[in-house]
Amino acid sequence: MTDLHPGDLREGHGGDLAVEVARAHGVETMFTLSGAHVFPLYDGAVKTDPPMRLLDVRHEPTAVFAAEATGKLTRTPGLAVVTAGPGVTNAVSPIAQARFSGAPLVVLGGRAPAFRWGTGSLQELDHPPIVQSITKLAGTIDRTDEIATRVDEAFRMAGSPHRGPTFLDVPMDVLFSRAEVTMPPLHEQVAVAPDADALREVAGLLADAAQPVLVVGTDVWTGGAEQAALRFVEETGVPVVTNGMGRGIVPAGHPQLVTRARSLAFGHCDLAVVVGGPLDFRLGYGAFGGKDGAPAARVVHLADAEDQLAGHVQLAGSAWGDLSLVLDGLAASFGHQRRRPDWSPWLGRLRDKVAATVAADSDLLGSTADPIHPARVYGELTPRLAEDAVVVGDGGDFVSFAGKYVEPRRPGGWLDPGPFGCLGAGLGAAIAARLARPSAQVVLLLGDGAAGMSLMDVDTLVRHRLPVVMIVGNNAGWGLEKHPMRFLYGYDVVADLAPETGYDKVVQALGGDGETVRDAAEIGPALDRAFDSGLPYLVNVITDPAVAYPRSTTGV
Ligand SMILES: Cc1ncc(C[n+]2csc(CCOP(=O)(O)OP(=O)(O)O)c2C)c(N)n1
Ligand SMILES: [Mg+2]
Repeated sequence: MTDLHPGDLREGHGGDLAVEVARAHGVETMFTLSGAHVFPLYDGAVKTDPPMRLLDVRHEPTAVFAAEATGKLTRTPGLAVVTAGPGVTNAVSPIAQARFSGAPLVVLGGRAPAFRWGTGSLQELDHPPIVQSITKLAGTIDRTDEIATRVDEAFRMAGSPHRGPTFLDVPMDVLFSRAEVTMPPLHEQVAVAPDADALREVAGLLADAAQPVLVVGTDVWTGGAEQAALRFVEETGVPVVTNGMGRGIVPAGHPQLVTRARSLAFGHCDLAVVVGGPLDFRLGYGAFGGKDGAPAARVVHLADAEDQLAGHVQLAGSAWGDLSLVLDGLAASFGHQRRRPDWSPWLGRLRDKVAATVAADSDLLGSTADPIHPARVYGELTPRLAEDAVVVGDGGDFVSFAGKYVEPRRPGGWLDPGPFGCLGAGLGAAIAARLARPSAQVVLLLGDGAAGMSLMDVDTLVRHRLPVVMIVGNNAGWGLEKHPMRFLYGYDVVADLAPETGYDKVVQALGGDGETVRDAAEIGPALDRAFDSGLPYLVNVITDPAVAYPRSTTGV
């Protein structure tokens, strides 16, 4: 099948039809691990013109994490194809992660043949009930001539607010059969306008506030509202904290970016306006103000869909809809307010706090401690990052340090697992970042524990010639669990890993390169060699197991 367009009549097997629809939705890569149940999807990918890239991995979670990260980075649904039974069950954690992150993702699963259902074929499992609770759509396609419309629906649902994962499986006999169908027309996504009165109310609250803070979350980026958000920030002069993939929307160094004074901003604000993210543990469950005797703050929630508005917080105002329309509408409404508050003393206080925090960082970032303090890795890494770098985090404390010290200069430059917090997403996310940003630096930060979950997929980086700089913070243990357990019980168990494991040697064995670093002064030169190598390259930094990240929230 070549040069097919939506609306045309098509003849093909189920794989041809599904691939054609995926292409019409902007999919460039199918992330997968082989299984006969899904062969027609590969055949469709190979024979479409131009062929769809097949990115085959060593463990299904990597394929689905890669598709999830593709959704996060490109804001077009990522596509993962997994075989029946264990292929689908291996996809469950990444699907759940996409659900928690509002990431557009379509997973197509194989399925035992319908004509034998109930008689005990290999891998005969009814998948949709398993993924029902973590998807926007979960179903089985029963007829070949319905594949195109059902797959089209899966892409449209995954890619429209509030975004998330969808899942369809196709019985083998249905997928291998042929049909002639009319390809579904392309639907332009309609931007839903927010309620104008609701925005006016919020604008009034903002005009009444003496100490407001705006929190910019993941959905602002995923919904393509990053420019509207920056316009809003600059037109209103409001101080901003960024969160999740909202990071980078207000770039590092911006005078209104006060993420580094977050606890002062959240504890002493009188109004918190949270846009594009849940009021979850990362935001104190939506309780703002109240610190050092300050009164509780009013809270406004702005979301991309009505069902995303917090139900567990008494909201002073709220609005939902396309987030660019929400933010532009709110800026316009604020501009019409008669009161023009002076937030400069408040912003000045926050900026002083940011400056003090940044100054206090310099000791740790330049630490010459032996064993190496993990912060020193970021003291060396951040000056080496280009503006368009993509930094991926997969780990516990080591990545928490990165979250503190690596402030992206562009949106879409920081990828972490989000509120689902699933270790093991790293290699998949790095693969996706390399494909989505072919000329950018891609840096994958791995805890040594997390590294064990996906490092075999360095083989995938090597086979597909995808250079990535990996840095392992090797503290010989599951640090983020070890230290809290010691704190609670005075001892710890099941939290140690072998000391000084040569993760760099694993990468060498798989066809990449790397080195182990024990001396803080050697981190910088090792990173330079890594960036210059043009290979998957792992810098295995032996860090101090006694250093715990100073955590203020546990998430429970
Ligand atoms: C799939 C999964 N299993 C377990 C956990 C619980 N967990 C959270 S952080 C962490 C420790 C991570 O250790 P490591 O990657 O070495 O990073 P470190 O904290 O040592 O820097 C664990 C086990 C999790 N978040 N996800
Ligand atoms: Mg560790």
